[in-house]
Amino acid sequence: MLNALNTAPFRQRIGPMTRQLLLEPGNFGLGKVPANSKPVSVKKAICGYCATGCGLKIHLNAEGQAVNLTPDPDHPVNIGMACPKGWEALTPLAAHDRATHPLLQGRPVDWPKALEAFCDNFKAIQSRHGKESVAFLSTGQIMVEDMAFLGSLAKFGMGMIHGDGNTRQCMATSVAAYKQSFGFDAPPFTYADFEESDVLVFIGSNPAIAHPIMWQRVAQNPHSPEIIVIDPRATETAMAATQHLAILPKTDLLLLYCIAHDLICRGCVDSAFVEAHTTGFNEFADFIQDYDPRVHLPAIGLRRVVFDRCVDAIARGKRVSMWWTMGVNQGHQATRTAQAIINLCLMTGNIGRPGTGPNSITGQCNAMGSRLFSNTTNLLGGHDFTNAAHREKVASALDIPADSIPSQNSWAYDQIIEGIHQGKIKGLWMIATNAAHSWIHQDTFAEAAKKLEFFVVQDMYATTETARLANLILPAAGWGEKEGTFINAERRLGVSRKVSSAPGQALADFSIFRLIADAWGCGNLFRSWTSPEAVFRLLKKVSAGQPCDITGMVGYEMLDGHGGLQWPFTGSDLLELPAKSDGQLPSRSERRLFADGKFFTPDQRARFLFEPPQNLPEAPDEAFQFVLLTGRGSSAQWHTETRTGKSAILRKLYPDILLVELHPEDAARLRIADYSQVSVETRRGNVRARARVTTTIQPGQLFLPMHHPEVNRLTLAVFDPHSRQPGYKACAATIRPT
Ligand SMILES: Nc1nc2c(c(=O)[nH]1)N[C@H]1C(S)=C(S)[C@@H](COP(=O)(O)OP(=O)(O)OC[C@H]3O[C@@H](n4cnc5c(=O)[nH]c(N)nc54)[C@H](O)[C@@H]3O)O[C@H]1N2
Ligand SMILES: Nc1nc2c(c(=O)[nH]1)N[C@H]1C(S)=C(S)[C@@H](COP(=O)(O)OP(=O)(O)OC[C@H]3O[C@@H](n4cnc5c(=O)[nH]c(N)nc54)[C@H](O)[C@@H]3O)O[C@H]1N2
Ligand code: SF4
Ligand SMILES: [Mo]
Repeated sequence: MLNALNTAPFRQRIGPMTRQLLLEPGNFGLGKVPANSKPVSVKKAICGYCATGCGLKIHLNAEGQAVNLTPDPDHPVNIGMACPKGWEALTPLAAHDRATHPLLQGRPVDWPKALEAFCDNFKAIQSRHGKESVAFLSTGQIMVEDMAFLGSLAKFGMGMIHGDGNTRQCMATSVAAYKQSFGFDAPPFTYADFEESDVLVFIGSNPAIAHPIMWQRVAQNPHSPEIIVIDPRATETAMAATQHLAILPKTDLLLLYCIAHDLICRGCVDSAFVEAHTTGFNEFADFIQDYDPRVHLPAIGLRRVVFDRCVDAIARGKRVSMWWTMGVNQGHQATRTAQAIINLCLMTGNIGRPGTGPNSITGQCNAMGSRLFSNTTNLLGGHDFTNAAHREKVASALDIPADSIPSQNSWAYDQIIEGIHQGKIKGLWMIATNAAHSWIHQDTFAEAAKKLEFFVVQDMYATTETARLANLILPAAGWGEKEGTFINAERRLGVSRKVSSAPGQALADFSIFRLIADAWGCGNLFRSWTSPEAVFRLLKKVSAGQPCDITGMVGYEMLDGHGGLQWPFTGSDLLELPAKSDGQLPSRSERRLFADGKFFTPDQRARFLFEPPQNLPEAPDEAFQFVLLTGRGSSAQWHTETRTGKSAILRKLYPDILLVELHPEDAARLRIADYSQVSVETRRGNVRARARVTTTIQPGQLFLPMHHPEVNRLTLAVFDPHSRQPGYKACAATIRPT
């Protein structure tokens, strides 16, 4: 390997900085790890799974290699707690199927050869079919600095136009909803709100499973809060709540309008707030006249007493917070549903105060970083590709020519895949996402992948469903093997450190981007992008004056010292920051947005936005009588299980067979016994499973966990028109014994 790096042609293509980076001990496993497991020091890291962003203390041996970990008691987010995935975070790093060499058409090659194949193939495609014929799809799970490098390299260096992330599958709805309503993608809350509310409403959200440590924060609420869960299923969260509204799938919009109707009738509108800080309330109130609960409750599937109890609690509440996740974001009218939640908070003045807010809970560890700094749906730092002044500003902060920044927006994820089908996209680079498992109606992705002329997958593992379709696999270091920042769900930037060497020739994503920049011939554009922290400093400059301004964050050490810091954080915030030596948890610096009632729209007012509810795109019928729901199965499983599936401990915490939840009435009617073999079928395909006969699911509905590789063969490719987020949560299905 080292010889290959020192060949003359390769030396010409890479700069001295890159060469040094490739030769650094510890990369390529040059720093061999002795079997010394005695911990002698500690480094801190932010967990690399969910967006809670728990702080972990990694215990290192004398060689600086991770031996084990404990949750950080001083971290303001988790205060010494972690869920099973966090405790087991180091295990997947040692998995036998780690990608340890670049693989070209299945054969191990060295990095110079891999880089040559990458550049030659993508350049050839671009010269034949235009620059925009190569695209990238990335993630919410690599560092902020990695994402910024990737998005900038692809768009400013390689001339790509189209690039999106798996955050489209996840957070696009929240982004669209906040942008339209508040003028910027700005989740307003801080985790202290979990503890300060007297009424918490969870809509399409199952934090007991998906965000267990956020749920612990709810459990610490000292105000005996009313906890209301709106979910078709009796989830673990619903069972622990004080109220469960088991609505019919995708009737949230109708329900939220009925709640607004009732609150207006009861005179619960905070007129002073509405008049001073919003626009569109009168039109909204007119619109809402049509949503009398007496008319609509049957369609929602709720009894009047259940509905009334919920509205009573919201009307009585002094500090009402509303939290939503994928049950809302993944739907055919997702953006308007999120905005129906926002509308409720605006009209009752439940925003900007402790314990309030229309709060979207983020999914992946760095989904917020992807939303702001990935250069996909918006230009770095929440800027606009189509705005010349924004392009000038970003170009000057990065010291690059403004005309290297594209002036047009990217296609969304589904449009990129459609573009492949239509022959407009011929080359694809996929980083840290496993679309062949997770994409809606996944067969469309697998078919598209076959049409590509060159497909590159950059992943920790060579065995993922997607990697198996690739022409070239670039072996990536994982969480713990590299350094950079994550932004969690409450807008907190925290540093994650390198605590372990990547195996074989695997490299940090950042280093891979560095190599590609040089090999492609655009390394000079990125000459100051020498380390993650150097990029962090550039991003600070880019963020200046934006709602997500982070100019006051000095550097990584400062973030470490305060348990991370929330955006916005300017120079004046820096002056007000309490010293970390005051003996208290650093959480004293917690802050929420909109305390002054000023929003990021041109007139500083929030908007009421609404649209009539529409029927399910694929309603149950004679042939497919059920609504199929999908989502997270257990707190020990992560998505496509490339990581969590490698832990023997985590595997013990969930069933080793695919279980489909089915109501006892349906089971009796169809003569399906508990744990018997069944086939679940939709118009797109069928999947074998065992029946789990349970009352947690309603009659006429089925639930499958998304972690099983075949579940997305069944889902229906529908998209919210505003966010283009896929509606994974509802399609028509049938079930029969086999
Ligand atoms: N253990 C674990 N934790 C995770 C993840 C993981 O894979 N495993 N993934 C992370 C990521 S990226 C994300 S995005 C989050 C997701 O976190 P959540 O959104 O909380 O998880 P889901 O199970 O996808 O969906 C939540 C609920 O939506 C309900 N639902 C389905 N249809 C509807 C509907 O029409 N209306 C309403 N109101 N509810 C509906 C489902 O029954 C489900 O209980 O979790 C994060 N945390
Ligand atoms: N049916 C159904 N489908 C769904 C959902 C649902 O609710 N129902 N939810 C959707 C949602 S919200 C999400 S977020 C998506 C998630 O879908 P994916 O993003 O496809 O799922 P992951 O398994 O997290 O894939 C991450 C990939 O990155 C790799 N990886 C991990 N760390 C690194 C790293 O540091 N560098 C590199 N290069 N690679 C790395 C992992 O090995 C893995 O292959 O699934 C979506 N799909
Ligand atoms: S709750 Fe999320 S961030 Fe915390 S340990 Fe579990 S997976 Fe990691
Ligand atoms: Mo997600």
